[in-house]
Amino acid sequence: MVNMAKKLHNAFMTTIILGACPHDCPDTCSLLTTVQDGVAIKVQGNPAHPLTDGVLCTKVSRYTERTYHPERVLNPLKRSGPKGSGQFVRVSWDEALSDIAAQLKGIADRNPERILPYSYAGTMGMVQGESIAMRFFNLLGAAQLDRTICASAGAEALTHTFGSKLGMKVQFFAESKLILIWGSNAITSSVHFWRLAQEAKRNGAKLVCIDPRRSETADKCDVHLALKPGTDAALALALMHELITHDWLDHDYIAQHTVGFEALRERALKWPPERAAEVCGLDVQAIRQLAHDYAHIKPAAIRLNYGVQRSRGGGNAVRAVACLPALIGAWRHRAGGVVLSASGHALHNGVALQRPDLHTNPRAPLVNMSTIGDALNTPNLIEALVVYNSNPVAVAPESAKVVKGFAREDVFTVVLEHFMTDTADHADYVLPATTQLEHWDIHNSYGHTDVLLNRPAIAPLGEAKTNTQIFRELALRMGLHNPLLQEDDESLCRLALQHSRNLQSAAPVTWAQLLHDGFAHWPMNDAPFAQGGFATASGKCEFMSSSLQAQGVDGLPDFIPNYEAPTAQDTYPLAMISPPARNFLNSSFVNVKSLRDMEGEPLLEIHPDDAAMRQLQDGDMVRVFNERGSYECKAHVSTRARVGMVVGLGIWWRKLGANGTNVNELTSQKLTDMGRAPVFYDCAVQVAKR
Ligand SMILES: Nc1nc2c(c(=O)[nH]1)N[C@H]1C(S)=C(S)[C@@H](COP(=O)(O)OP(=O)(O)OC[C@H]3O[C@@H](n4cnc5c(=O)[nH]c(N)nc54)[C@H](O)[C@@H]3O)O[C@H]1N2
Ligand SMILES: Nc1nc2c(c(=O)[nH]1)N[C@H]1C(S)=C(S)[C@@H](COP(=O)(O)OP(=O)(O)OC[C@H]3O[C@@H](n4cnc5c(=O)[nH]c(N)nc54)[C@H](O)[C@@H]3O)O[C@H]1N2
Ligand code: SF4
Ligand SMILES: [Mo]
Repeated sequence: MVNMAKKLHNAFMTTIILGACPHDCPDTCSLLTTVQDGVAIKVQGNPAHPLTDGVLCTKVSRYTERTYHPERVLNPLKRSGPKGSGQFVRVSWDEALSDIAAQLKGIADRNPERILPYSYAGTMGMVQGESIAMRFFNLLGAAQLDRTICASAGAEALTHTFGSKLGMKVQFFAESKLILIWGSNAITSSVHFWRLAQEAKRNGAKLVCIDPRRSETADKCDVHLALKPGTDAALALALMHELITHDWLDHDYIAQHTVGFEALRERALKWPPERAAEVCGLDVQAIRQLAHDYAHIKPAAIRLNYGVQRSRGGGNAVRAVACLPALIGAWRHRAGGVVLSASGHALHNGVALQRPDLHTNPRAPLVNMSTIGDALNTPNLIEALVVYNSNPVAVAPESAKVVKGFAREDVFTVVLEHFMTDTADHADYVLPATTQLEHWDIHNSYGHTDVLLNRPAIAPLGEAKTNTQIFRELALRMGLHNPLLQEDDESLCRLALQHSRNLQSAAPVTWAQLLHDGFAHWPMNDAPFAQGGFATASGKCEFMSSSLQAQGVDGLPDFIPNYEAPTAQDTYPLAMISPPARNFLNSSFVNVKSLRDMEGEPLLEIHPDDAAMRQLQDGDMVRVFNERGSYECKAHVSTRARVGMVVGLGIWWRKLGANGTNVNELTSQKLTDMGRAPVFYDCAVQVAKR
């Protein structure tokens, strides 16, 4: 009887809550969380959301395992050992917040600009990301963070070319007949786009993968061009050369909707396929064939991705590829064109959430998150760090310097986290933050054009608080009594929907719609540039960029060789790239056992020829090193890596590495040509048996 009553009760108490995946992934899935008696028992994809189509990636299907993980940080912790030792004692919220407030206030009274917020896309939510947090640091007059670690080279390049971060709508890839997957392992990093590409393939489309690694995606495409890392601009220029010399051009589109064709023509004519083949390490015929296909198979679409912009010339590479569709008029069709980021479509009001106008301190420096290692080791620049939604000790380049900076006893560090990450280990205080199942948020996407609402499915676990609540309470304790710092999360969600470009007009998406469906479409044309309408100063696709010329730099796209483009004779003769692993999301999920078991352990893929030269067998432990440091892991001898190149799939937690490091021990703090971004895939190393 009791059991029966319990069953009935449970059945009665089972609810399904609409949410949004918070992760830094272009797919931004719509989630359905099943809750029974206050416990989330299942997270599934919403079948009503067209792109999600009822399916989630493996990682997020395991979301309850992450949320209820026995190692979740559920109470405030205070450091009890040396910095970085990971020794902490449990303290009350009251003790933690009063001490943090006192320490930060002490610095703020003298030099508020020496307090640095460090955050990225642990959650992509606009509310738990940069809302109260940004207002708080603005009112405090803190240093400003230049958020460059992922996409800023590509973002700037797109803006110089199209005037905005816009492109094809992802759903129309299903109708394309030729798809170039350029710099992306879509099966890993954008599985819902991959579903559309397969649909296109079933309808007869040809898929071409352009990637130095023979990725899981390359395996499944019709053609794979394994170019050397950082040589994409040379390939794109050679394609232009072929389009121009064979007159495979849409003269009408070029005349009406582009500027700088004559100059671009002259540049491209310097790039016959033979020259590009040499630079890229490709077969000439493969380049010719690609140009022929690109000109003749219509509609032709390019899924350009971030892999191309993580080397020195990444901005130029994105510009070169972004110019291709205009040359052949591919934009005329909704299934033609290119997309890197679609985030420019969103009409949300980010300014209202973040309030940059509140910043009180003209002395506040702009600190580049990608060179945090150098910044932390610069005297008198940073006295306090507040880290949320990010794990810089694992993800930022040149870890030795990052770790040294985080280990400084004279930098006061607070980390808001779910887990004891490599960064949390270096904190003075770790504060327990809620996960996506426990808070409200609003999400845009950089891969599709919908906006999603995330409703809390369960109460916060333990003593966890939302990021917003932590900053609200900290503000009060520091005597910051501005009511803008006390706005609640639901109000912030509604505020985000205000029309960003026309405050008087009705919101393009309503709150009621989001409460009911969990998602809504931002209005956007199906073929955004079919009739031109670019957001550049000229209103055209700028082959010759007026904004770059205004900066006094080359207005045309060009090939810029990598900082570290090694040859076999060099001390560090192998080029290393470190793209994402399938079952992790950057450094998130590394501690989820079922996912870690699927990934196995930190590996370095090395080509059989390069392995043989070093007497390496598959499974040997190796030392991967350069002048910045040394990383030890297992060798995986495989033709996934091309000759002269090794692949260290990321981003493992340092503390799980064989010698307590990860791939970023080897990457450099050099920056890209545009966007001040890191060059994770422009890195020379040597490999030896351990
Ligand atoms: N499962 C999973 N999904 C993720 C992530 C994750 O960590 N795991 N990370 C998320 C994040 S933050 C981002 S920014 C996106 C990134 O996603 P995408 O931008 O789609 O790129 P990736 O899939 O990371 O793949 C980069 C690919 O570029 C290749 N590559 C490296 N150098 C070059 C080059 O010079 N030229 C070319 N053409 N290719 C190159 C690599 O071999 C790799 O296959 O993925 C997101 N999705
Ligand atoms: N070598 C190499 N390095 C790379 C890359 C690469 O390809 N190769 N990729 C780069 C790229 S593209 C990116 S985007 C960066 C990513 O770097 P990060 O943005 O730092 O991403 P994650 O490593 O996922 O760390 C996010 C952290 O935020 C926490 N978090 C999640 N949600 C919340 C929340 O609601 N509140 C709080 N307080 N915390 C939360 C998670 O627990 C996690 O520890 O890494 C970069 N680093
Ligand atoms: S990580 Fe990407 S694919 Fe996985 S659930 Fe989130 S949005 Fe969807
Ligand atoms: Mo990223």
